[in-house]
Amino acid sequence: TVFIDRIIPQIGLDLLEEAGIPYEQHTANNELSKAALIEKCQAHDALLTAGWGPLDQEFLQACKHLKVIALHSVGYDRIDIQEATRLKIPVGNTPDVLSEATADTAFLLMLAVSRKALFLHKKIIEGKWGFSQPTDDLGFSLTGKTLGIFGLGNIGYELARKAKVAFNMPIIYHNRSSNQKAEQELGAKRVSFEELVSQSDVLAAFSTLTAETRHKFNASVFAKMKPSAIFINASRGSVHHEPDLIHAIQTGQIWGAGLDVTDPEPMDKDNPLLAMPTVAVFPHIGSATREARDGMATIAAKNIIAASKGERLPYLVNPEAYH
Ligand code: 8YV
Repeated sequence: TVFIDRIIPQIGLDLLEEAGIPYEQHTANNELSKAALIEKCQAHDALLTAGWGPLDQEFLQACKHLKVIALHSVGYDRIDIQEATRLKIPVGNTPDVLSEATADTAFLLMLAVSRKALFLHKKIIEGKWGFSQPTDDLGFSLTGKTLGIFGLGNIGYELARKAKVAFNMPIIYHNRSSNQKAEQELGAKRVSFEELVSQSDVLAAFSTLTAETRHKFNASVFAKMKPSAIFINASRGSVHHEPDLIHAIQTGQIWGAGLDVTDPEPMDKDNPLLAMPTVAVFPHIGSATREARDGMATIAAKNIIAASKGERLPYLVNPEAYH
């Protein structure tokens, strides 16, 4: 039996039903406390989770009987993978199916910031669409500008492809290993982190959140960016240091920022970023298309079904769990 901690698309539930796997779904609009989640998981064999609470050592120790943890997300920073592996709990995620949607979100942020779109929309709502000079409300064109990607994987590739087709943007990226597909198909160039920071007109972060990438984009990095540059984050909020980002925009070190993720989430309504003309913030909607979410629910259910048959998860994060 499976415990599901949020409402997931019906397609995932249908797959479980067809496979004869009973489930209990938490349908209230609240995040279960760790204690409540532990209690629920102790009554089931598997967890399918779209929540945000940390699945840390304490949780995993209390639920070491779990046969599988199927994340309804591509990111797996909220789970202590090392501990899950040590306890031989296979963990699955939902890659690929959300790449397009998340890249679209980054693309939308990039355009919105370059044209101050959300700020100008807000101005109309506030009844402030008045007389305007040809020199007012100017943004800048993205055509031919350099797109830099920090962590070019599937999502970064999709953004790069769209940016290349739509705006003929040259692509540079910084990764631990090179991305052959992006180099061959899009002419992407792998550069050092310093070059990425100083040469990008739009700098998009898609890295996974690790100890190494936490607050990677901080005051010292923003100080080295172009004053005309846009910073985009559609990965995890703590990949950038928010007070440093606010300061960098306020002091003109960078032009603006587009954020689909913040730290903490939800963002406080009085956050100074929300009043800035060259900032766009979304409430973590990267994968929020029907297509992507159906794909995620399908994959998460497939991971549970495989585990129920004693098979290896098709979308597995920790192969070492089987050793
Ligand atoms: C959310 C995400 O997890 O996949 C990820 O890593 O951040 C998002 O897709 C999603 O909202 C969970 O349902």
